[in-house]
Amino acid sequence: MTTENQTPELTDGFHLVIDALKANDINTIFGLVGIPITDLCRLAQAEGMRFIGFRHEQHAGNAAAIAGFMTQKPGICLTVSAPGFLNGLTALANATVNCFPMILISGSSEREIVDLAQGDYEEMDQLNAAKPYAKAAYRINKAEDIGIGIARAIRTAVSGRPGGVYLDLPAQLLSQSISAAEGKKSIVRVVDPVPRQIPANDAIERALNVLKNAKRPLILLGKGAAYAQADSEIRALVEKSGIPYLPMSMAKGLLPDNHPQSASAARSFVLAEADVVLLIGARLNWLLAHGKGKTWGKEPKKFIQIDISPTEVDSNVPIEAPVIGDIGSCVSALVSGIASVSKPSPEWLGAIADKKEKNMSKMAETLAKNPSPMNFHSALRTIRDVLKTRPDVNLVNEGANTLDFCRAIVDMYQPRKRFDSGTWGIMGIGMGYSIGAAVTSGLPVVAVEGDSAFGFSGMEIETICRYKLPVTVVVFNNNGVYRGTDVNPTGGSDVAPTVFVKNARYDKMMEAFGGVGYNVTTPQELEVALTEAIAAGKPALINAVIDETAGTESGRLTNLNPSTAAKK
Ligand code: ADP
Ligand code: TPW
Repeated sequence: MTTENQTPELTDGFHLVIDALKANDINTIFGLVGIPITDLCRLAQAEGMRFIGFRHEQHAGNAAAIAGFMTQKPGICLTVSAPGFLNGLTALANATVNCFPMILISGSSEREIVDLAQGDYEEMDQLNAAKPYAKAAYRINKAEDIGIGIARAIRTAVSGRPGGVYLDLPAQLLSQSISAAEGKKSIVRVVDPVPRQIPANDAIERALNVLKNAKRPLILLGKGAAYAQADSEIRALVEKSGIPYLPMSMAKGLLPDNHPQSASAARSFVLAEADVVLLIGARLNWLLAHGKGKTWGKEPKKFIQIDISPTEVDSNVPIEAPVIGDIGSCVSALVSGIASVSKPSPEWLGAIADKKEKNMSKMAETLAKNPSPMNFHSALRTIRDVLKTRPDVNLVNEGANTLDFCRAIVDMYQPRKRFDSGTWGIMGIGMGYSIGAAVTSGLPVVAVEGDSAFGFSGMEIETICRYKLPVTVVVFNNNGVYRGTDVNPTGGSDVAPTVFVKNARYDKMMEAFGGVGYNVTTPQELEVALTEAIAAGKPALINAVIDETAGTESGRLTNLNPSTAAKK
C-alpha cells in the first residue's frame, strides 16, 4: 500500500521472473542451484511452483524438453552461469534439433566485466554461445522488461516450429527493484501462444490430387504429429482414407500399434514399394534415409509433406505437394476432401498384409526362444507383455541394440508415451526424460536403458528417489557399449574401448538412495520384478543380465561406422 508519506511498495527481478512464469501457467522449474539463482529457486518453491533439483544441468534440461513435448508448453530449465549454462546447453540444442519447446534460463555474471573479459566468477558470453544451438537467444537487462522478455521467450519456443530458447538473466537484474504496481503492470500473459496456421486451399487440393492418382499410398507419422495433439484428426484421416501408415519411433501409440492399418511390421517393404508418401510431422533426415536410395526402392516417390516449417520442404528430395500449416488444421482440411480419394487397392493392402504376416511370424519365433543368459529379444518380449497390461505407462528408451529392438518389439497404445534418443540418436536422455515424464504426467515411467546409455545420466536416480517418482529403470547389462566381448589386441591390461566392468550391479546404485533394486537373470524374474515395481509406483532399478555376446556394434547403425562403410 502506498500512502503519501511512505515509499512505494517494491518488487524485484526475482519476484517478477516467478510472477511472469506463473501468469503463463508455468508451474514447474527443472534446475540446479548456485550463484546467482539459488534465491530464485527458493522463491519459486515459496510461491507454490514445483522446483525439481537435479544433479547435473543436462538432465534438468532434458526433463524440461520432454515436458515441452508432452504439453506444448515450454519446459523451463534454470541453471547458474558458465559451466551450469554449458551443461544445460546440450539439452537446449537437443530440444531444438528435436523441435521440442523449452526455455533454458541461466544466470550470468556482471556484463561490464564479461564484455571486457576481465575475469569474473563463472564468466562467459552466454548469449552468443547459445545462439547457434537455439531457436533464439534473448537477454533481459531491466526489471521492467522481465514480463515482456519471458512472454517473448514463451512465444518463440512454442509458435511455428517449436524449439529451444535461451534466456539470459544477469545477476544484477534479479536484484533490481521497481515499484510493485509498475511490476504488476509489466507482466504479460501470452495470448494464443500456439496459433493455428491454416493451410491454403490450393495446397490441400494439390495434395488430394496427388493422393487420387496414387496406386500404393502410405502415410508416415513423425513425432511432429504426436506433438501436435491432433490425435482424433489423424485417426480420422487414416481410417477414412484406408491408407496404411508407418509411425516413426516417437509417433508410436498415436494410433495403437496393433491397429490393422499399421504397416510397421512391413516397414522396409512399404518404404520401398509405396508410390505416394504423405509425411505428417516427419522430416526426411537420416532416420528416413533422406527420402532416397535403396531404402526407398527403384521408382521415384511422390511426396506430400505436412509441416509447419516451409523451409523443411525440398530439404532432401523434391516435394510434389507441400502443405504448410499446423498439423491439426492441415489434417482436418484433408479429411474434409478425403471422400473424393478412392480407397487403396486390395492388391496393395494384400501385399502389405502378406509381408506383415511373414515378418511377424518370423519375429514371433525369435521372441519365443528362451536362451540363457537372456538376450535382447527374450527380455523385451517380457517387457512388451507387461506393458501391454499398462498402456498408461510412459516408456523412455535409449541405447544401441536396446533402442532398436525395443522400438520394434514393445508396442505402444497411447499417444506421447514413448520418448527416446530422437533426431540425434543421443545417449543421456534417459533419467532426464524419465523425471520430466513422471513429473508432468504423474504416471509411471519405465526406462529401458542400455548399460552404457544409462551411465550418461545414472546419478539422477538420486533425484528420482528424492522426489519419490514412480520410475522403474531397466538396465540391459551386457558388460559394455554395444556388447561386452571386445578384447585389447595388444594383450595389455587396459580393456578394449567398448568394455565395462563385468557383472556390475546397477541395482545396488538404486538401493544406495533408498529405492528398490532387483537383479534378474531370466524372463520370469524380469516379469515379476517389472510388474511389482510398476504397481508399487516407487523408484526401482532392475539390473537385467543380458548375454554379452548378443547384439551388434552400433545396433542398426553398423553401416554408419566409417570402417564398415569403407568396405562397402
Ligand atoms: P521424426 O523424427 O519422428 O521423423 P521429426 O522430428 O524429424 O520427426 O519431424 C517433426 C516435424 O514436425 C518437424 O519438421 C516440425 O517442423 C514439424 N512440426 C512440429 N510441430 C508441428 C505442428 N504442430 N504442425 C505441423 N508441423 C509440426
Ligand atoms: C552423447 C555414441 C551410440 S549408442 C551408445 C553410444 C555410446 C551406447 C550403446 O551401448 P548400450 O546399448 O547403451 O550399452 P546396447 O543396447 O547396444 O547394449 N555419446 C553420446 N551419444 C551417442 N550416441 C554416443 C556417444 C553411442
